[in-house]
Amino acid sequence: MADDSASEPDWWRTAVIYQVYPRSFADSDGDGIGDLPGLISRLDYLAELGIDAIWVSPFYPSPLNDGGYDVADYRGVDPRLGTMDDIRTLVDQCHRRGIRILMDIVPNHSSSEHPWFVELLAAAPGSPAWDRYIVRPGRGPDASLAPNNWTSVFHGPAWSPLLHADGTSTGSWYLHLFDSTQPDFDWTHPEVLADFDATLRFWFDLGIDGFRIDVAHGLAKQEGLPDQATAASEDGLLAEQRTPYWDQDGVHEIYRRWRAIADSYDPPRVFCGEAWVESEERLANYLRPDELHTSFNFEYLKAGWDAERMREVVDRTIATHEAIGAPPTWVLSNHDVVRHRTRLAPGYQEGTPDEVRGLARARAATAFALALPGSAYLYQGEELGLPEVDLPDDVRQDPAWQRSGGTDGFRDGCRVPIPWTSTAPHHGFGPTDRSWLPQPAHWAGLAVAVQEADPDSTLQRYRELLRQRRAQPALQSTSMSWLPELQVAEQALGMRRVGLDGSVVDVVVNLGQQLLELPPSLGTTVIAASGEQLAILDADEGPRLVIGPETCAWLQGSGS
Ligand code: TEU
Repeated sequence: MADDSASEPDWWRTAVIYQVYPRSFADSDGDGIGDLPGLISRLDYLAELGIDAIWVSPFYPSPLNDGGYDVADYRGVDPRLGTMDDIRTLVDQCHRRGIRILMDIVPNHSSSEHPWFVELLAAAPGSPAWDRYIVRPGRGPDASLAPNNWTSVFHGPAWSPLLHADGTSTGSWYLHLFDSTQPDFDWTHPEVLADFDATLRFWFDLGIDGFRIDVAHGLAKQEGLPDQATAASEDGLLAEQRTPYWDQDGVHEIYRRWRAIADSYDPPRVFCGEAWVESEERLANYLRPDELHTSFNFEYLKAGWDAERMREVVDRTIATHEAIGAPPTWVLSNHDVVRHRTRLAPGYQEGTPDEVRGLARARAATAFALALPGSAYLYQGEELGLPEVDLPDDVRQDPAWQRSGGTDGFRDGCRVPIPWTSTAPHHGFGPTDRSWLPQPAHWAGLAVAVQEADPDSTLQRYRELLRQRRAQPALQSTSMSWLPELQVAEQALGMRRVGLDGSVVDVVVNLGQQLLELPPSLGTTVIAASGEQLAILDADEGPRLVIGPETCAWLQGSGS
């Protein structure tokens, strides 16, 4: 398929975007780390899956202290993952298949191995090289206390002391909202702004279609870097005060600047923000017409398996996005959260997830999300129904695991390499027996090759859902209304989508454990479903569709 991006400038409004975590996708050279040639070799698989775009997590040169979200060079490729020629080939091969490609940009912080931070460490205290990062004098008589009480997302203080080459204190500290090897940039510094402009242009010139923006809510810090309110704060401001390093209004100026750069390209390039903010209303600020095109909507991910909450989140999401003309987005899994097959399973909270029901729920939740208006994100391996892996502690690499003393930072469990075949070594992940994280033996049964041969596999379900999503004008429209015949109280959700051509698709999900009999008015023509538990019952008033427990079905409707 030829590149048609020029003819579809609004492709991102309805796109299904597949997240590739490159270290875990496919390893071409046998070093145990997935790489760009591995990804290129699997593009036919992604084309057949039926996605519109891929978002590739970072492959920049990096010490990999945070899986590549610690970038040492924003305009290069880590030699373990490939070369600049590989990225050119990747872009070309994606576009030949009609797949767009988004990269991941990490603007809140760099790696401590970035040349600017290396320069800072070698420079005399107070040199201009100190100004590109957030450096402040310590508190206390000997500056031995951090400049404020901010804590790192990865646990412990968000500040580390800056030391002289001989290990003695400079009296100053640097800020890192994440690992101590991820110093935060000072976004009030013009060189930081200019350098990121250059990075955007560098990759846009190379032909990529856009960026996912890491920690999009973190770049601007509250002026004066005040202490954050804590439960112990005397003034009790906790509820009212916005955390002084998240979602500060200053971030919006940066995105307006970036949008102007993206819009100067033909076709315009696009952005998706990773912004964890306190409400849908705050999220909408990022999606104003001169800022980001889309943003992840984590409220849906957090809604769980609960008809009432799902309905509420869908309503709120659609209303806030409609008000500013931005498409809603839906996501259930990514490289930071427990895979939704495990997270949605009964018993997950108690540590005993029922993975069989977890899979049924995960497939149903995905089928429902893929039928909602807007754009959707899939995370590699969810189309195989991969569960979260409970890894042995000695292989864990998540920096938050170390920093929390083993009480948090379990993100490696969703980053285990993909099983391509049922055979050793490593189920086709790579040509050798090396793999940076081990796969469970039972993943042989979940391998791509096995699921391709099984018409009822999770993979085949995803393919069918994505094929219908493209084929049905009703699923490409923005219209959506709830079906009054289906009641939250009965653990059921039903929505009607109507296409510009008047065609109708009704989508029903049975969240309960009983059979759900649909009224005859909804018809019985199933065009895709999350599972096989569907039957037609002949009743006096006409045939009725019966939907099994924890199952979602898409029906060709006749309208009303
Ligand atoms: O995540 C940002 C973020 O806020 C996460 O810390 C999230 O809350 C957490 O991972 C949940 O456990 C991004 C990346 O997606 C993540 O992989 C990086 O570690 C992080 O930024 C730092 O760059």
